[in-house]
Amino acid sequence: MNSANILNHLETSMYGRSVDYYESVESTQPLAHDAAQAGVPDGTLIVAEEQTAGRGRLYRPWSSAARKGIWMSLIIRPTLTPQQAPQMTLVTAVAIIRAIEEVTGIEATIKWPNDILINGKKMTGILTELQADPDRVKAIIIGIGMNVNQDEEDFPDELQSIATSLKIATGQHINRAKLIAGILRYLEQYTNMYEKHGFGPIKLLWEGYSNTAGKRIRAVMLNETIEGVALGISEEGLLELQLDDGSVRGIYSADIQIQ
Ligand code: BTX
Repeated sequence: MNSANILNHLETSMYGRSVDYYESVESTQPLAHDAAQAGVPDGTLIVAEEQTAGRGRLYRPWSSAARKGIWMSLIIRPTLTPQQAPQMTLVTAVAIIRAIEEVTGIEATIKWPNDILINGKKMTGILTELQADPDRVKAIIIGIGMNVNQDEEDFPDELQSIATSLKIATGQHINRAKLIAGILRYLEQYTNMYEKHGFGPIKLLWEGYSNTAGKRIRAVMLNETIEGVALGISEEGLLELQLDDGSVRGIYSADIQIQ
């Protein structure tokens, strides 16, 4: 894979039109933050064949084997308020699901807020970070880590029972450049939709792909753990949980276990 491969497949007007391609980096996320601060254009993509210190939420490690996955950070500058920015994780999840369906025919599901699963195993993680003034988004950095061509033995031992790849699911080698172009096309389309029409249309799409609606779940947060039945997501992108006393709680961020 290289920048030219990606550009060959690209059908967007902005996203991915400028690509910084690296053989090996610690993490694409800080590079994207620096690039955003330096003023790179909307839709600039930082992509690497390998990350030696890839990270997830709360600085958890993200396994990023060389040439086996998609390790990329996209810098976008949508007209959104800082309060609307976290929902970009959900917008991105829907875009990724659609691109996977188009390129591989596989129907993946979304586990709120930022995991894409196939057969109950984690196949993609999304890390959304923000550069903002109090009232204005300057840039959103969308980190996407997608397991594409790993075989089971390519994952570290501790991930083998919880992680999967598109190759494991389909039995086929998948063209990563084509998949990146598909993700960027859907993401550009859905971000435009979000800017123009608000979260309603995305919420509908998202709920159609979610694997949590109606299920009993445990939400582990930094300070507390609660259990209840997942109702759906709110207009603000919060997960709505009905507790056993009948009350409804909106959750901003948590690790979800399906009971
Ligand atoms: P997360 O915090 O939801 O998930 C992190 C957890 O996922 C880890 O603690 C581990 O259990 C598990 N995990 C680690 N690596 C993998 C893997 N390859 N496949 C499945 N499960 C795994 C998810 O955070 C957000 C990940 C974003 C990664 C992208 S890659 C491009 C960009 N650069 C960067 O450093 N991060 C983002």
